[in-house]
Amino acid sequence: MAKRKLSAQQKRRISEKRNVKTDQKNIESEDDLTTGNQVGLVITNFGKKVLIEAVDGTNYKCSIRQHLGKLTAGDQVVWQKDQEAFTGVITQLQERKTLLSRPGFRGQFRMVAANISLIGIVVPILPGIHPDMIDRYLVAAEQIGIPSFIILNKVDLVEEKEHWEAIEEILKPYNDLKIPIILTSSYKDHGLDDLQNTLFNQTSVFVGASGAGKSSLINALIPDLKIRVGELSEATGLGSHTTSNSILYHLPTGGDLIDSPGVRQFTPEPCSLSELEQYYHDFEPFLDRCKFNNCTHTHEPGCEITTAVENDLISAQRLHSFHRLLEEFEN
Ligand SMILES: Nc1nc2c(ncn2[C@@H]2O[C@H](COP(=O)(O)OP(=O)(O)O)[C@@H](O)[C@H]2O)c(=O)[nH]1
Ligand SMILES: [Mg+2]
Ligand SMILES: [Zn+2]
Repeated sequence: MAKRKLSAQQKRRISEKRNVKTDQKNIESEDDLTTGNQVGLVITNFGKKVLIEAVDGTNYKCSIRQHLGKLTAGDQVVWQKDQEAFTGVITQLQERKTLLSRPGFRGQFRMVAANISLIGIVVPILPGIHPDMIDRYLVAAEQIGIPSFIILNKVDLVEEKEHWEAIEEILKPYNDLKIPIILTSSYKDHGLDDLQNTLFNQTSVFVGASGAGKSSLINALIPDLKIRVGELSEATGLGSHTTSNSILYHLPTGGDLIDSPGVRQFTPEPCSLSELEQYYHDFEPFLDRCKFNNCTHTHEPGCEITTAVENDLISAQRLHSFHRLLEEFEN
């Protein structure tokens, strides 16, 4: 099969990203700032406005200069105060070190979080683990070039030994890949210390299906969170916030954690067959051995990947998820 060409939609998405990039500036020091300008951190995006945190920790509701495009939690900006209390205008976007986005409506991409250094994939043990979802976020983390780990959540729901054996079987490929897996329950206060240690001094984002327990975990990690949110809405007059957009929180132990809205299905940035192969590290030992160098590992003779699956050296589920992603990229 030929190396995949980008669809019109993919090209549009990439060019949209490039446009966003051209307006990003790099502020090296406070001296680069002209009078009245200060740096700030985007806490959340409310659509037309964003909530930012000033250097002194105060929150301001800001409008955005049009050429900057959309902003997301974790963005570093330059902004100016308005006459009115707790409001301002964002004038510059500092260059993003990393950006996690997902496809939205009509080929537009939606930003999930910026400047993140770690992705926590929250997977509830019930109603069931979806390894496809895990694989998709692993690919996204690889594309961004940051580490990821799995948070196996709601472990309070499963006690029977047989269930655990089945769960371990599903998670075996990730254990083999040395992807850290932390077992948690915010109900039972289980695994929170481990989680806290992993998140220490990182800018992390929690991703996963809606209902996975992301927000509950964040509440458990930040004891006074509810009070803080209350204060925010009082200061800004924004009222209570729905989680349709990502929100950045500071961890009391150090580091930032971004809560993202749940998605039904996540799709990483479309990429070519050969790129996708690189992101599946369990394929690595076999990749160069397929008879055809553009082997899709489906029906081709002399395919070492399918042979590895037959010999239990690669999980069949992993190869399935690989194929489903490729298929989706083609559409
Ligand atoms: N059994 C159990 N349920 C939980 C746990 N954490 C959250 N939940 C429940 O799961 C549902 C979704 O939680 P939420 O934190 O809103 O998930 P989010 O959509 O990922 O943010 C809620 O009904 C929670 O009460 C847990 O550790 N154990
Ligand atoms: Mg939530
Ligand atoms: Zn092959």
